[in-house]
Amino acid sequence: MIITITLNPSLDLNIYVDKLKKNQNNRTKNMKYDIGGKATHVSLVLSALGIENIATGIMGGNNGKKVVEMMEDRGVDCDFVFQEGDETRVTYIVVQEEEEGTYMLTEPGFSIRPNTFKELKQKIKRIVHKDDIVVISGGIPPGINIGNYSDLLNLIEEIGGRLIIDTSGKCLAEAVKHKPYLIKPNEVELRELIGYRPIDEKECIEELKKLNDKGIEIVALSLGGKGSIVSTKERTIRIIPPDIVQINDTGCGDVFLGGAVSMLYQEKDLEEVFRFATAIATSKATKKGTSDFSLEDAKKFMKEVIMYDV
Ligand code: TA6
Repeated sequence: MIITITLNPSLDLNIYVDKLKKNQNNRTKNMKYDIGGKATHVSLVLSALGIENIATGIMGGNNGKKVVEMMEDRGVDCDFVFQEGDETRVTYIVVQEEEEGTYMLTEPGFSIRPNTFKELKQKIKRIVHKDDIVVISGGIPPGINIGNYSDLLNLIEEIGGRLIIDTSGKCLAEAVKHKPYLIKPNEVELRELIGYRPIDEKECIEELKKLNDKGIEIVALSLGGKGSIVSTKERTIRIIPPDIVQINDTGCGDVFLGGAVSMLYQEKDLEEVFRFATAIATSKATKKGTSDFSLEDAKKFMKEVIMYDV
């Protein structure tokens, strides 16, 4: 079984404009609510592939209900803790139709009460079993500190779950101490983790290898539209995605992780895992929404992904 945990989910509002103009009235062309990313998107990919999984985390109010409804409409088995009296946050994403690139404005999220976090841990004790894959993506909301986050990781380890973590800052530094099976930092998150800016890809790779030596089986460094570098103790692979016209890159990293988890779960080899992950993330980038992707497009893109050992 695969369990995905999003501690600070979001209801995304995609706002479409021709081109954002400063100090002017920007008339919107369309707006669309969507499922905010992080581990929620991992569940969407798994469910689209018919791979059983449970999506959990902490939601609130009508916004939370809206996200859960959209996820359940796409076949995800949701089991979120709802905190009474609070609303899941909204992320505003301005999508320009006349040029590539989006602008994202995120709210912090409501403060988690101790009882709510306790309820989540009790739920995790019930639904996670030995050898389950547990994907935790995103940051921690107000009210949850690094000690709480570490307790959560310890709880999953005590049960015998296999951790896959996509996060940043202090959470990533904490996560590394728990030797997760896979982490997926981007370049900024890697720089924060190691405390300096590698001068080139060679130095980058040396740092990824150090993380492998610390016991992290797979380190997937996301380079955004430039692809990724995947490092294990045995291999380092540079991955170049197909050339596309990017419509909305929001959620690409989360869908990439969903693609990788789905292939790891099926025990595919490293190349196939990240060929599919890259292909489905590429598909995501060509779609208008935050959570849209096409398995059919991904199948086509698979052939165009370039991979080589470095
Ligand atoms: O990764 C994409 C995404 O999850 C968007 O869907 C939007 O919800 C945003 O990131 C939230 O980012 P944050 O870092 O605030 O959790």
